[in-house]
Amino acid sequence: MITLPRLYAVLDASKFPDTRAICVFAEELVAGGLTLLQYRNKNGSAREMLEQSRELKRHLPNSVQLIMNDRPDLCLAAGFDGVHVGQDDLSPEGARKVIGDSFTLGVSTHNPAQTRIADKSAADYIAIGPVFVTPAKVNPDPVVGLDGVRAARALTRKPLVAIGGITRANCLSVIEAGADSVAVISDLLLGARKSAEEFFRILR
Ligand code: TZP
Ligand code: MG
Repeated sequence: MITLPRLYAVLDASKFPDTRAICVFAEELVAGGLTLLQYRNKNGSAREMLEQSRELKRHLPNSVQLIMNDRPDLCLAAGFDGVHVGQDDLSPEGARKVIGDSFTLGVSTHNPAQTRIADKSAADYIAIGPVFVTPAKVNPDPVVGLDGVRAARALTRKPLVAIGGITRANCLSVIEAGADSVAVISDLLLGARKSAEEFFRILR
């Protein structure tokens, strides 16, 4: 069973003007204590995703675990440590066939039926969300709230990541509801290092 750090940063490429800004942001997060980072790019071509993710990997210490959103093939091509699939991507079993057993595999779920299936799947960890209203996802699933986190916790012993609208102000309630880790886009964007440090201080 893998162990997740309390904070899981999701780096959304659409929030940055260029690759350099992505790398600077990621380095600031790492200076703030971050050890687990997902690269997410919903608009870029596969070629752009590979170029940016290779740059990220080149800039960050090997101690940082890098997770590719959506694409097991690009995870391997970029030399990342794992992949995160959603309900419309390759299944966890399909993704596992591509990446093999030694890589980390996460799967997003949005309701109890999906969490039950994910619990029996090849995934190493399960994400549940959106917990709160999120500004960062197009067409999000319905908000699950803290009750949704509690329900997911009751359905799996796999490491549980909560995502969606999580901030320094509400993250403790999410961990107390049973999540092992919080995944965050927006509340890291302004002052990455300070924000990451504050998440870790609150969730220590
Ligand atoms: N999946 C569910 S909510 C979400 C994703 C990718 C966006 C999370 O971003 P934020 O800004 O932390 O709410
Ligand atoms: Mg996806």
